[in-house]
Amino acid sequence: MRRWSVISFIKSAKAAKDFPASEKEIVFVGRSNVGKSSLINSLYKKDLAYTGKTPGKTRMINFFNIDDIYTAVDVPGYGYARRSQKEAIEYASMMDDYFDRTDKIRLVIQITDARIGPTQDDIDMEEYLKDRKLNYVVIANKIDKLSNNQLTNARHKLYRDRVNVIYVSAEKKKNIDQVKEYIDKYISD
Ligand SMILES: Nc1nc2c(ncn2[C@@H]2O[C@H](COP(=O)(O)OP(=O)(O)OP(=O)(O)O)[C@@H](O)[C@H]2O)c(=O)[nH]1
Ligand SMILES: [Mg+2]
Repeated sequence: MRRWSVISFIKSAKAAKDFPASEKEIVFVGRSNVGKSSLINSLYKKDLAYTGKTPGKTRMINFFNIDDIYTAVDVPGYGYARRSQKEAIEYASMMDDYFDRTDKIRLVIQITDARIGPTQDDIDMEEYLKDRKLNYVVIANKIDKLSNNQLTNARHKLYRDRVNVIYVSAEKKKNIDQVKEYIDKYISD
């Protein structure tokens, strides 16, 4: 496993015509505020992704070069209620543009909140990913906020229907190596 991944910012884009040329992509999706950008920062050496306490921090699709081997993609969160109707339409079209690149996407990392488990928005996203036949793995983030009992409950109840779940804390950098190993499996060939 590569321990010292070098990350550099490529660009932000909203539409297909502006997406960079890249061959292998790993994309991080999830509801607003679940910690997508934080997880990207915890995986790589430099904190380049914007994070914040208020939902809706990431507004465009951000592309990062990782070791000149693959591209990590940070997208704005779904289920963000404060978008206007116009913004919601723009969001949907930006995401469709992005997910039309199915041939480039090696793995979708779907981040959820371990305290809540998958929500209806997350289930809708999973259906969307299945329709497009994309590989995906579910992350249960923010486990630093859970007691041992709550973590057991998450495993046996909230996430019981899911096969691939990695329990992490992006903030406290817990189990981040498991995510790295998972990514490595999908980009090495
Ligand atoms: N306690 C705890 N807080 C976390 C963790 N990961 C992220 N956060 C916090 O959650 C908030 C949102 O994090 P972001 O990484 O900006 O979330 P995001 O999913 O990128 O949000 P959008 O870009 O708005 O969709 C920030 O205040 C983070 O510090 C974690 O593992 N534990
Ligand atoms: Mg973000």
